[in-house]
Amino acid sequence: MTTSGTTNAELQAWVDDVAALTTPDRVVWVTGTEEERDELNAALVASGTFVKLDEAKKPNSYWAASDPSDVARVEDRTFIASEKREDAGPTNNWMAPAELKAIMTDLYKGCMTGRTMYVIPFVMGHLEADVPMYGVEITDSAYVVVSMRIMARIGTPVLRAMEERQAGFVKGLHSVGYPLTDGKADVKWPCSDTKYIAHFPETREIWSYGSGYGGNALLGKKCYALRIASAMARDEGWMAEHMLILKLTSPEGRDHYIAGAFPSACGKTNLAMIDPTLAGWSAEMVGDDIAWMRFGKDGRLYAVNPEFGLFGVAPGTGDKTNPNAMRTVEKGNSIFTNVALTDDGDVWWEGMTDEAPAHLTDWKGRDWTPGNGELSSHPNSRFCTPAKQCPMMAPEYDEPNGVPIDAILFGGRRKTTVPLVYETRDWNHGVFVGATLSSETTAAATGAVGVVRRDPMAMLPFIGYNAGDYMGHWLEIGKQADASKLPRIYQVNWFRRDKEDGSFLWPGFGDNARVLKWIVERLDGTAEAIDTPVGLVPAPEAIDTTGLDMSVEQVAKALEVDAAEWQAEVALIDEWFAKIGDTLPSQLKDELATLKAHLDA
Ligand code: SAT
Ligand code: MN
Repeated sequence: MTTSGTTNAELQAWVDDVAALTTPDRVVWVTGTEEERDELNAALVASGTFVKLDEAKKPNSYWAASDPSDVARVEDRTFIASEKREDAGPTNNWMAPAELKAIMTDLYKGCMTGRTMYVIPFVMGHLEADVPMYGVEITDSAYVVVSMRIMARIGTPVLRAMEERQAGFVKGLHSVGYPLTDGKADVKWPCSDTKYIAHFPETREIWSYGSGYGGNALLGKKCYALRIASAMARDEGWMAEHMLILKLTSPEGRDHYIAGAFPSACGKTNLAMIDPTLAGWSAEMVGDDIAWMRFGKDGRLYAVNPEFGLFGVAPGTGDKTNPNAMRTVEKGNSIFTNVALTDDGDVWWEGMTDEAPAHLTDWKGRDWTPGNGELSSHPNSRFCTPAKQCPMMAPEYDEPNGVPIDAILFGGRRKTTVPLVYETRDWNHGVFVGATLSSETTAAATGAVGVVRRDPMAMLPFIGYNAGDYMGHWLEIGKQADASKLPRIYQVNWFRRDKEDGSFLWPGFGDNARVLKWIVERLDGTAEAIDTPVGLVPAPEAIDTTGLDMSVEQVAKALEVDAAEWQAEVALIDEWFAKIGDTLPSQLKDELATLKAHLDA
C-alpha cells in the first residue's frame, strides 16, 4: 500500500527502487501535519517505544529508551565513500563507493519486511532561502519520523516546493536493520549489531544502516548539514560548520553576532542559551549546533541555523546551568531519549536538580534510587525539542539569509595549557588555532572518554572530505573578503583546572558572558590585550568580575600562558600536522613555525 507520491520523477523512481529492494509492507509519504504526528506518537506508545509523559508536566511529550548498545554516534562505523581514497583524507574511514554500496545493498535487501517505509521530504534552512537545501529521508523508523519533524522543516509543503522548482535534493536512506521476517515480533528499539553510516559526497547521498540514534539516523543533521554540506560548501565557496550562533546585546543596545565551534558535549548548547550574569547584557540564540555561512553582498559572512529543533545533551542541564533549555522543554512537544522516568510521569537526569527524586525508572528500565551507584540517565541522553520554544530565540532565526558574524570562537575541553580566552592576530592565525583545536573526548561518541584528541574546527567527525583540503578551504574563504570584514577569531577554554588542587579555574555557564564582554570590547576597539607567544590575551583586570567571588590572581591563573605547557603542545601539533600529511596547507606550517619562534624568543 502506498499513500500518494510525487511528480518529481527522480524522487519517485528512487522511492520505487528502495521499496523494491527493502520490501516494506507499505510506503507512506510523510505530510508533516499534526494529525499525522499524533497518530505516529500513539503508534509508538502502543509498540512500547514511547511512554507518554504526564500532560500537565510535559504536554505532548514522550520518553524513549534505546537499546543499551545504540546510544551515540558510531565514528568507527562512519564512512566517507569518495571515489578516491585521498579525497576522504587521513581522518575519515574510507571505502570505495561501489564496494560499500554492494555490501550495504545486501544488508538493505528485505530489511524493511513487516515494516512501514516512510518518505520524509525536508529542507535544511529556510524554504524561502535564495538556495533552498532540499533532502529526502527514507526510513523504516517512526521514531525517526517524529524526531525529524522536530529537527527539520518537513512534509508536503517542502515536497510541493521541490516539485515546482524541479529541485535537486540529497538522498538519505535509513534503516534500523531489523526486518520482521516470518512474522517475527518487533522490539521497543529495533537496531542491528551491524552498523554503517555511509556518505557519498560526490553523489550527495547518505546510506545509514543499523542504528536509531539521532546522529546516526536523523540524516538531515550531522550527515547532511555537516558531512555532505561541507563538501557542497567547498565546491560552491561557502562554509558548513559545527557552530552555535549567538546574538549578544551590550548595555548600550549594540548587537553582536558570535559563532562558536565546540566539539559535541562541550557546552555548545549551554553557551547558545547563555543567561548572562553581567547586568545590562542580554543574549539570544540563533542556533545551537550548526551554522551555514555565506558571504553577503556587503562582503561580510552571514550565518544561518539550518535546523528547526534542538538535540541537546540532557545531563548537566538544569535551572542553574541552562534555565533557558529547561523553559524550552517544559513547553512540551519534546522527545527525551535515555534519561530517567519519574514515578509521576516526568523526566529527570543528573544535574537537573541538586537532589534526585527518591525513586526513578532508569534509562535501562530498572528501578533506581539515589546512591545506588549507577547513573539514572546515559551521559549522552538527549532532549529533542522545537527550537522556536526557546524563550530567548532571536527573531533573526527566521531571517532566510542569516546574520552577519562579528567573531568566531573555537573552544575545547582542556584541563591544561589553553587560556580562558585569547584573540588570534589575523584570519590565517585564527585558521591555525581552529585547525589545531583539541579537546578531551566525551560520551557523544562511542569510545574512550577524556582522551585529548585534535578536533579541527570541532569538525573532526563531520568533515565530508580531506581534512587538509578543509583547512585550505578556510584559508581560501579568508582571501575572499577584506580583512576588516572578516569575523575575528578567538580561542576559549572554560574547562581549565588548577594545577594544585584540580578544581575548575573558571565558573563557566552564565559567567562566560564576562569573556564575551571582553571579546565585544575588542571588536569595538576599547579593550587592551597583552601580546603573548600564542596570541592576544586579556590582562586579568580586563575581565569584568563584578559580583564574582574571584581574585585577580585567580583570573590570572585561568589566563596564564605557560611556556612549558605550550612546548609540549607544539610537539602534539607537530604530530597532528604529520598525520594530515601532504594536503596540509603551507600557511599552517608557517603559523606553527611562528608559534615556535615566539615560544623560543
Ligand atoms: O551527533 S548528534 O547530532 O546526535 C549529537 C552530537 O554528537 O553532537
Ligand atoms: Mn553537535
